[in-house]
Amino acid sequence: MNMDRRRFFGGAAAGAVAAASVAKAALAALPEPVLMDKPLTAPPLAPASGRPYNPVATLNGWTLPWRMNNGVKEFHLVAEPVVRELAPGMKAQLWGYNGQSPGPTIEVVEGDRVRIFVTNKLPEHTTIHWHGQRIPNGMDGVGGITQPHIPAGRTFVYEFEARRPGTFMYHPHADEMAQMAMGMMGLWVTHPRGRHPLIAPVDRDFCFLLASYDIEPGSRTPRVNTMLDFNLFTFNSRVFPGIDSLNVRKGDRVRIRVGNLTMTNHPIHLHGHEFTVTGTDGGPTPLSARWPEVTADVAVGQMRQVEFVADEEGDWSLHCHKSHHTMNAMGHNVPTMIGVDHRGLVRKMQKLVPDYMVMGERGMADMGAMEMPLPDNTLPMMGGQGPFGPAEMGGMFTLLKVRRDQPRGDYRDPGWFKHPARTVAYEFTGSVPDATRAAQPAGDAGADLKVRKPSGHEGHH
Ligand SMILES: [Cu+2]
Repeated sequence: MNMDRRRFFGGAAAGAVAAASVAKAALAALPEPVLMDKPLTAPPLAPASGRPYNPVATLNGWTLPWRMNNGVKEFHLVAEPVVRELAPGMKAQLWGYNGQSPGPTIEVVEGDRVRIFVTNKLPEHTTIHWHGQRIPNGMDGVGGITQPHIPAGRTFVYEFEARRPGTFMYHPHADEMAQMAMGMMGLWVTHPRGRHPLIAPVDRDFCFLLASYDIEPGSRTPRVNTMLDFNLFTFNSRVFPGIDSLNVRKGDRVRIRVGNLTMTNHPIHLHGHEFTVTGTDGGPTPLSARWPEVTADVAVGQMRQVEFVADEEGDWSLHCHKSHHTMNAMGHNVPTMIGVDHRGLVRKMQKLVPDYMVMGERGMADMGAMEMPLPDNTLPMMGGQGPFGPAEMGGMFTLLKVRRDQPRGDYRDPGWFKHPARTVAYEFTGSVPDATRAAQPAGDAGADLKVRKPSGHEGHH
């Protein structure tokens, strides 16, 4: 994917024009709201004003531009219904901020005075809670408790100092169940002011939020009353193969910040490297409390910040380790058919139901390759094509692409890894001796199962 600054600003400007035409008069004194019309990873937004810092790259997201007003950093968030492309082929009607869900990342520097205008274009009231931050109680955004709700059509102002460096989140504390199920959330990064003993400079700094949705195949709007049985698991409201890869140069020091605003925990797993959890939403982790991991469980309402040196070239998977979360919507009510012989039956069924097919009698892998008739606006349960075949993944899955020749600071996708000779798993072509095990009579339901017990003697079931 090409992510040049020109296109980013082109997209932002085009969105801003649309918004300005709606609200120019009413918002004359406010910073012009900047909207994003693309679900792609915008290049890091280098600070044009205020204190310097090294910006983050929000996976399939962007950073909200600001203006300086007498030393105060002013942002304008617009809470509104949005259409988010979850992956090419599926769009969802969500609620979000400034044209996308999740909302834009807000980046400031420790000690910055920040003023955030929040315009509510939702059909109901809302608020914003600044998860994890030290702020005056009346800026905490809990509707009814610390402030009146922001009615539909009104603009409220939040103002505080960004006191603590770290990775935080923002989300409504108003009709939370519905508003968060609809996608209202965003990331907030407070960069350290100067050198910090526990926050290392990095070459690449990625961030994204975990969000889950329950969208019935063929429909576009999440069911907001779902408590646990979600069917779309996303990194920043995108599912594989719609999630951009994290592209780095070999030897880069890499930071990944992951926040979880779903209804369950997600063990985020990286292949090929070990990382260290260097921070949570509670702040930087003391050096004495860090240890190597390859999976970090990110519980509900938590942020985990991991760091590593990307010193192994290749296309390394980065995914949630709950296998149902690397799938897209559809098959969770499908019975397991592994081992059931349907020969003959399918032809009879197809006389009655032309599209009838048996799912998964040899495992579920066929699902990744089959051209299934799907309802409109529905993604295959497993999708994505790799250089060696179907990737059989969906949901919370993407790749860390480590390349020797990736230019410094260049976030563009380098394409598939070209494996050096003799470094890919290969087929054994010699003769394979028959295994000495009991023959399994196919379809003989009445047969005894022979069970080989660890002690060595055989028993019968
Ligand atoms: Cu998960």
